[in-house]
Amino acid sequence: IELVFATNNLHKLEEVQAVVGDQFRILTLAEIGCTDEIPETGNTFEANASQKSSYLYDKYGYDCFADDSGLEVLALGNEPGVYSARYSGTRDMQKNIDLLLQRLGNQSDRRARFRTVISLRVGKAEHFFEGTVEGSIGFERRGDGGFGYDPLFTPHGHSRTFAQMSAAEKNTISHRAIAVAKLAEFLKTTY
Ligand code: ITT
Repeated sequence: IELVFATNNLHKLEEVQAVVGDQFRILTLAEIGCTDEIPETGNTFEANASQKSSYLYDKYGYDCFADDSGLEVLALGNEPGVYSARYSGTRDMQKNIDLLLQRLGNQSDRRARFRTVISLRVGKAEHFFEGTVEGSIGFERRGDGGFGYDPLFTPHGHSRTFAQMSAAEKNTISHRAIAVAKLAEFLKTTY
């Protein structure tokens, strides 16, 4: 099966490609000539993932999937959540991370989780796959791998942030890897 991945985030694309290997072929938006700004206006990861995959399916007719994801910080009432990509009002991750650290201040409860929801559209059917990883937020950035909030996030049971891990190591434990493994398993047993 061939699926378009409805994302403009190349880090997501790399991570997903590494996890699925050659189990199915992923087409990028560039490969199908789509340069649209895909709307994303929901209040939940589910709603946004669904909005992205439905947009692509309805407009172009491709079987496809979309990833909506973000960081939920317990002491901030699960912010930034669906606003993770634009927490400071811009997509500038330096600013987004600074704002998160500022809002958390010296708070000792630094529990957080990353969540990914994938919406798969095959024909009219839609299926959801979710992945979560629990961890905690550091007092400063550590590491320069990964993307987004990775320099702040240490998964439970580990001492290094996602940004201090190799891509392969992050890909064995991340929220995205968990969701993508479920997607791959579904595709394998269904097609
Ligand atoms: P698309 O909508 O085009 O897929 P996006 O970057 O806008 O790309 P989201 O709306 O799902 O994606 O926002 C997710 C944000 O959450 C992302 O920009 C990061 O800031 C953060 N995020 C998600 N997964 C992450 C990860 O594995 N590591 C670090 N930060 C992550």
